[in-house]
Amino acid sequence: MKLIGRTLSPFVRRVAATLNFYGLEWEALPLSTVTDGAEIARHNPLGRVPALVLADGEVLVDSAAILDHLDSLAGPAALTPPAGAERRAVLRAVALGVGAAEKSVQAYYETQRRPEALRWAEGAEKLIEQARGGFAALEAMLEGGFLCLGRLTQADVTAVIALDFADKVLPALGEGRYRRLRALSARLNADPRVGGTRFAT
Ligand SMILES: N[C@@H](CCC(=O)N[C@@H](CS)C(=O)NCC(=O)O)C(=O)O
Repeated sequence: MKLIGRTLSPFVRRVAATLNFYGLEWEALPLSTVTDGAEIARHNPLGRVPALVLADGEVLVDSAAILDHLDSLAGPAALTPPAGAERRAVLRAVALGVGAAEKSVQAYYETQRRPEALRWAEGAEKLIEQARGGFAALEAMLEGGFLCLGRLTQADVTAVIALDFADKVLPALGEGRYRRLRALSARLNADPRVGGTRFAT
């Protein structure tokens, strides 16, 4: 399998870490949305990452759809339970992590990637507050060692990767906040299956 996109993207990175957890063979194609748009669009008409090219050439797009497929390959080892209350609990926490990642990405674009004259400070502040809301909700859930079910799930992987992204591109967003999430992040990142997916530069 080929994973398209750089692991700076929290969506690409959660797929990379999940591939590692499931022990699946994969290759990185670290294309940048900034400089490799045309090549990315050959795989995903939306021009977005991640995309996952399967062995037979089928291409999956969107991290949630990709994880759905990987979970089906992982069977009982899947990081998201297959049904019922456990699945709902994990998906709710995953949605908070994905939402915090989305708002962090948008805040990063609003504060740094958009031409300076077009930046909207008030809009950026709202995005930052929304991301903080997601992270704070996850922080409040972290009483034991993991977010859900007393064991590692996709909620932990997604939350930690979302916070790593925010810390990298917009440190002020999470500065001095989310002590328990940071402890979880330290534990997960000590595992090369997660830590090894960190974006290098
Ligand atoms: N819902 C998508 C979001 C993917 C996404 O927003 N990717 C960003 C990188 S973090 C991207 O490719 N942006 C380029 C663009 O949309 O032009 C997923 O979970 O895969």
